[in-house]
Amino acid sequence: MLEIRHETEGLVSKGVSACAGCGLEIVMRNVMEALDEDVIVVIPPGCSALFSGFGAETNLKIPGYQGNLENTAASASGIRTALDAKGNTHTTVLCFAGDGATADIGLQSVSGAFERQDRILYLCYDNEAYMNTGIQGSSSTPYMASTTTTPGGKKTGRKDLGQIAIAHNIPYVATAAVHNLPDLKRKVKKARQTQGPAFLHVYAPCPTGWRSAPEKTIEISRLAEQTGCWVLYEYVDGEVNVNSKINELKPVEKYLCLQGRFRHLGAEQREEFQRYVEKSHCETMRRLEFMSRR
Ligand SMILES: Cc1ncc(C[n+]2csc(CCOP(=O)(O)OP(=O)(O)O)c2C)c(N)n1
Ligand code: SF4
Ligand SMILES: [Mg+2]
Repeated sequence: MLEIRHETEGLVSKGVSACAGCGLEIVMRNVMEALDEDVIVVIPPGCSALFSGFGAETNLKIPGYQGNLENTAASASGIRTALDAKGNTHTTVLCFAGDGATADIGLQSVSGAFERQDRILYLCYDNEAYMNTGIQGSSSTPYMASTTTTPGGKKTGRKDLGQIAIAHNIPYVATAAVHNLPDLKRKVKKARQTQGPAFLHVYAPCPTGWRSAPEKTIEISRLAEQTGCWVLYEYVDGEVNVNSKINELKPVEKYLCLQGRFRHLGAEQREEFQRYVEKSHCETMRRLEFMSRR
């Protein structure tokens, strides 16, 4: 039977002005389903600011604060400290930030909060570029992807945010993706219980920036895992569990041809991309294996 959900249900209102097929919207809705109203959210500028709203209007039915690109984690640390000073240890302080806000412009503030072991839940939805301001490349844009600042394809690979977070010796780090929502929700709930900083890095395709069809968002995300472009894992108190159980990686061609941001690649470059993905997947798995032996 069809379930009818009313506007008043849930913590995110309907009618958000995200593009059709937006991965970030799927992440936000499912994260909020995994949480409850005992949350304060900090959202920096970026497409996720569509949810904190405009002027006096908001799409989220929880208290929120829109900070700057530089200081999402620092703002959250301040809120956590104030709550703790009032004896409130139950409210979750959630950062919901893009890759530009996390890997580039706000990295110092993320690093500071992690180094201080501040109890915040930091989620980075990764659409692999500065989408809100016109698809500029970020340090999370993958190798060879075309953006408005890398029109011929990015010449370098991406920063490994998970490894950067793990290097801060925080208790919980996990990756997730929009094609596996039960896994995302489980990780959000676990991250929330963590007695210290928790970092979630979530793969969030962006049809507008990736030049992909809106209805292919989930398929692209699934292919990212199956081809080795994205690995699902969890790092809990020094133990790593790889959630991606892939016996043999699929060729990247299907993944590439669904996205216009790779359209400029000729046959030789596609082969180079394939070799690059296999090599970096292998290195990621080796690093994760090393981490779990520590
Ligand atoms: C210090 C600073 N530089 C630039 C901007 C302009 N700006 C606003 S949103 C945004 C894009 C943020 O990208 P990301 O964090 O990846 O989020 P997305 O838009 O992709 O969702 C930029 C560059 C800003 N607000 N502050
Ligand atoms: S530009 Fe991309 S991330 Fe931003 S709202 Fe549109 S689809 Fe979502
Ligand atoms: Mg982005």
